[in-house]
Amino acid sequence: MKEFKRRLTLLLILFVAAAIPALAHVGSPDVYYEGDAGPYHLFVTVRIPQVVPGVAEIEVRCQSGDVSAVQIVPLRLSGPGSTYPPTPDFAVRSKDDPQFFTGSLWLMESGALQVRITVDGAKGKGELSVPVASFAQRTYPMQKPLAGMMIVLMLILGIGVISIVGAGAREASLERGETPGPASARRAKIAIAVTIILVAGLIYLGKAWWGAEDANYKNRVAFYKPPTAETTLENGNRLVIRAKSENPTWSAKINMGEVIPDHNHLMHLFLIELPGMSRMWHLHPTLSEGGAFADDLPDMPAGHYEVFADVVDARGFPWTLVGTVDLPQINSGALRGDDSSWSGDTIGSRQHQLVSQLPDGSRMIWERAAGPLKANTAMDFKFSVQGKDGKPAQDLEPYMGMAGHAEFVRSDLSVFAHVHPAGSVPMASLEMAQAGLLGNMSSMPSGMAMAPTRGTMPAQVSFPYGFPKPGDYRIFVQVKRAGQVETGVFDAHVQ
Ligand SMILES: [Cu+2]
Repeated sequence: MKEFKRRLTLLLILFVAAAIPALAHVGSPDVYYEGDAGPYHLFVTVRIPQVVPGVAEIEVRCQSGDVSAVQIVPLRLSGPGSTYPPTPDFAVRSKDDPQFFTGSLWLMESGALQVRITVDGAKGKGELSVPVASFAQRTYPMQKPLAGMMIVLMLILGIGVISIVGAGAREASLERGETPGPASARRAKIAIAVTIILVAGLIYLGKAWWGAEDANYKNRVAFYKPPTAETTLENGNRLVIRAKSENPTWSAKINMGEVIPDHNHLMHLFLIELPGMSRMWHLHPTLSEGGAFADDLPDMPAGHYEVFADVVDARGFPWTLVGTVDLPQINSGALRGDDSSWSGDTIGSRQHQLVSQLPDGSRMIWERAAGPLKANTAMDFKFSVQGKDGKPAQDLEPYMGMAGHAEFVRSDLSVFAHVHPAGSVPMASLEMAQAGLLGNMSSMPSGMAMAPTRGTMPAQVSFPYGFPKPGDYRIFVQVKRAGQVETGVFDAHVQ
């Protein structure tokens, strides 16, 4: 019954009219995650439904062959509902690949959720939790034939009710063989008139309910559209960023003053020069009054820049503020702290190049599997760093606590994803998800660089991710070597 109700709700939402083009959270809603559930190393993909409530598809790939069962369950990431998960579902083992499990989960609400995965196998039990940003991306238009059919059904039902009531009033009190007289005919007329008013009233109320649900849903879709990054330049070099949403309830609900730190910073700001993406800055503005963020920009040439600003709200939901800014030449000094930048050639000129020269003569190599890149396919993007001598670099160190950071940007800027070795989940949300696990020490996301000393990290870094749609992309890969952030840049054509 419960399942039926859920399906009915979904069906109703599917029927809600008028499609809104979805930008989605910048265009890359699916979640890719790599980490350990106790003794088992897993690659997890969560395909977010386009509408909420909706069905998320979960794929779990186990690195080892000793897993016997995988259970999955969605729950809230924080607050009430995050501590007592409902009964989990079993994921189904693939017939062709015994290490691959799939399952479907109903996401009943929007917001910061998590999918908890419990693994059973030869080495005992293991658990991990993947943060999932659930949000309605669009509304589907009702199909014309279906709308027509429903109107016809409604008319048949309405006329049927009226005629049954009329016949009942006219003939129910008659004796066998008696014919209806003028009194019963009058009674029937009154009954029919009353029923017509009732049926019309019901249809009116139904329409009002439908309209309210529709407006509510559209409002929610608008709520989860990426907020705009409104920028102003003060004192010649101070960039101030304010979040603004086209949905009026957004700023009332999402408090920029209460965002939580995500790998050491409240905001990760990316400025990408347009149109060629030949320059990129990765900066870290600080929170100033009224929920605004501000940063003293380093030296920059005048130009037109795309703004992507990542924050995570207090509930663990990630937002990317999107905007553009025209900047004059800025002369205010070198990069500071964790800030980094890159400049080079325009997007497309590195197509088919798997080697990116780094400024000091060393190189970054994309260890790409042969064959075309396919959209919506979970992949491991592996990059290795070689010193000038061609040998694996020995001096990699954590950059903001991680082995590496990668940004995947589509040529039309409709996709922007800031990915880590643990995947596309924000590290701040991941910490919330891990905190909710029992014995959470056993569960480790990939690539959390634990080594504070130099020379102990591998010369290779990998990022689990999947391109959300075909097109041309630029990938910025950032690692830190001997105190210096190095950025390798690769262009990719995705089918
Ligand atoms: Cu990062």
